[in-house]
Amino acid sequence: MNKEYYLKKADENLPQIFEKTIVPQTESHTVTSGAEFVIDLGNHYVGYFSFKMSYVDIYIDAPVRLKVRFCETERELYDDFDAYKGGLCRSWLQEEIINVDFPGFFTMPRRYAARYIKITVLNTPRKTLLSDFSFKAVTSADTDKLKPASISDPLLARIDKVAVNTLKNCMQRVFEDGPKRDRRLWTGDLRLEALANYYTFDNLALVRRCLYLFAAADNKDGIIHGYVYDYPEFFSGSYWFPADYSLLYVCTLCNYYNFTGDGDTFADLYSVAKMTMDAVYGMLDENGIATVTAKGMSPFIDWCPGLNKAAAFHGVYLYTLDLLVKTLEKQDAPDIVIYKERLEEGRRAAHTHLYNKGNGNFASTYTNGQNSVHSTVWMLLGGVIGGDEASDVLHKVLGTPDSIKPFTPYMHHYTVEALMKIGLKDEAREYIKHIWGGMIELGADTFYEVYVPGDPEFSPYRDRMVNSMCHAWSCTPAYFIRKYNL
Ligand code: RAM
Repeated sequence: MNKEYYLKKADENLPQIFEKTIVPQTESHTVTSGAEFVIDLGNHYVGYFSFKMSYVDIYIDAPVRLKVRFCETERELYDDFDAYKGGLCRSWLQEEIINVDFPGFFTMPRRYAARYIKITVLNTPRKTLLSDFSFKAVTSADTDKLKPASISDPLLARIDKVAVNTLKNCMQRVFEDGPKRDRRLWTGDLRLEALANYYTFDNLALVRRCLYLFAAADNKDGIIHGYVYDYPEFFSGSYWFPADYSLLYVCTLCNYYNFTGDGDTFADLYSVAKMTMDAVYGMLDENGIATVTAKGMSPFIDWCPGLNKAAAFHGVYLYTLDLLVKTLEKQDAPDIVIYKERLEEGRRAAHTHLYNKGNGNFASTYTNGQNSVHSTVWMLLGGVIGGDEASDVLHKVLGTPDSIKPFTPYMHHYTVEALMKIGLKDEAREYIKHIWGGMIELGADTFYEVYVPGDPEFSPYRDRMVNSMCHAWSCTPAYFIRKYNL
């Protein structure tokens, strides 16, 4: 199979884009230079903004210059973009200066993610009327097909609704990570979006499309690229090939097969999965621990500063092997033997070198003695310990004030998954209520890229203004709530 074949398959699964025109309850505004007003769309949407400009008494004899800011949350209305000091390009901040030359309808060409739109009239030659505001919302989620869910707990019902909205707004030509930023397909995000999608919009073609796009992507010694662009032309390539994300591609493929039974797609893409499994197998050190030494392949795990990722990465490897073995078992595939053996060896190695049984944690020389929820969660998901022992260790790390805690809903997801795996359903429910409910308390219409309870200023990019406030990887409460009937 080659790149052209994969891209052709991806194209065959290009989704339909559904459009819905949102007409805000805003009145028209007669303005002069310096005027400012806000339009509230009533919810978070992704799409295109239009309005009408008319002269009032006398025809305008100069362009009307407007500053238009699109805000995912109310707070962004008051941010000072000139003070931006983040590491990512400032052009991600959604603000334009436009000149409207003639009276009539005007559609801004770019796509935005917003609930609020703030218009500042910078210059107008004379009184002008701005009216007929509308927003053409776009998504590849077919909202008529949203699976019903009966959720008795009111907070969980609210969380589910916001999670579904988050997913819907990230579903475009691909499963985007965030419609404000980076607006592209990332492996780790895809995996979580696909899971939530099976229980909500069930757009299987979109999952297939994304799996093929990654198959067409560059790889570095068997490690798949972390992200791809699909439009206006296919492009993969930068400096980062996160090795954990590459493994999660394998998980996404296995989940897809387990949900759909689509053996043809699995067979088509199995060689890509195998390539990554073999690449990570090749990274085992003398103790049998998966260890990333190559430049550009460092695992992601979480945006938490100072995190040691060694144990967590080995956990992702075991978790992937486990899911792969279970998936291959359904197909009676001959490779099961190899992967089973690797899984057992990998678990033994982790038990010996990563687990500190005496202290009841996963702080070892590999993590420079660091005790984190991340190491623990991934070791549990990898099946290194189980039963009461696992629940004691997890409780302990979650309750230890100075252990390192998750910073992203992505890592919160895997924490919930670990709680579920060891049978702590009530605690998983409470965890969801605490984390995602915390965002609801802040007024979230969609869930955020990062959420650190008590620290609303945190940003992995050194400036909160560039954070994405509708981020795909935070949509998974819809998966947990619906799948496990929480
Ligand atoms: C960011 C994006 C994306 C994530 C990567 C690791 O750039 O938020 O969602 O997958 O980081």
